[in-house]
Amino acid sequence: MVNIQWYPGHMEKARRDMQDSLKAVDMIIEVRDARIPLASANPMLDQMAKDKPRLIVLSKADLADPDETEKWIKRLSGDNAMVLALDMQHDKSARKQVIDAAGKLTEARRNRMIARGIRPRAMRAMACGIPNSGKSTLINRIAGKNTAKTADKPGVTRSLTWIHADKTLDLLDTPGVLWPKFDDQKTGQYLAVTGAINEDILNLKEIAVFAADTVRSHYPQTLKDEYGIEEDTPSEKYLEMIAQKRRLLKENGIPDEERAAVVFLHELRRGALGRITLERCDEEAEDLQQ
Ligand SMILES: Nc1nc2c(ncn2[C@@H]2O[C@H](COP(=O)(O)OP(=O)(O)O)[C@@H](O)[C@H]2O)c(=O)[nH]1
Ligand SMILES: [Mg+2]
Repeated sequence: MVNIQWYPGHMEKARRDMQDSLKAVDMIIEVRDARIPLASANPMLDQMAKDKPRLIVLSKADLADPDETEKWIKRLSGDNAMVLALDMQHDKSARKQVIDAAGKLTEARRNRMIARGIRPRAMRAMACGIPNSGKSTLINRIAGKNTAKTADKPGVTRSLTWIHADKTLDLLDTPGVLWPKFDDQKTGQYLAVTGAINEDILNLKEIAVFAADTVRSHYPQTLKDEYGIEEDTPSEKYLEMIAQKRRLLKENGIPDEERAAVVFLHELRRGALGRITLERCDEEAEDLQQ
């Protein structure tokens, strides 16, 4: 259904660039969307950065259901992984939370340096994630106002630009972009709903109906209150009802389902329907953890 054009050559280059950059960092900061914590993950990262400490930032937490986010934090945390859920646009403590977590994740590494008689340097991190996950927002947040870009680091082969976040943490200023896993239809649909995939290649009406179905199954009252959609309303009726409710009519008075799809997705994405998590922790199999 979701027919996404992607270019193996382009992706292979992105993968190689990422692999190169990974050699230069002590840890990675993986940005995912709190509304779809698995669908917005990057399948290649696990192989490429298996042994690096990882901070998973669930971005857009302000748009996600806090109860679900709690579950996801527990589920995704691990020995070598910490999880933070952040509203990166408004959370004043976002920068400190990330720097503190990075400090904890790299503590062992720093201690090893000290044990070997090396004065510990700032740890190096790279923000990675799929397009639109919030990497640039995070980097801007952490970089703060008065941070200067530092010169290339010794021992780093490629010419990389670093942002000196604070005395304990340097950030690679080029975010690592990799693509999500498209081979699973549900993943593609979730990504389309949140706006992570370019809209002109999608059938918006289908995406909107999928989104409404998902919202209804977890937040039935929301669709009832907003659009009068009941729990037994057939899905073929959704867009017509949304069009009626929002007065989206064509000249002849017929409900404009195309516009209803656009309006509905817009309302959902900007949080007008409340805080909604699309991908549910309890519904995803254990072995999906990544
Ligand atoms: N509501 C909300 N929006 C966010 C948050 N973080 C990023 N965004 C928005 O998500 C979009 C993509 O962010 P961006 O940093 O450009 O993603 P990138 O493509 O990974 O660099 C932008 O419109 C941001 O304003 C967040 O925590 N909450
Ligand atoms: Mg960006």
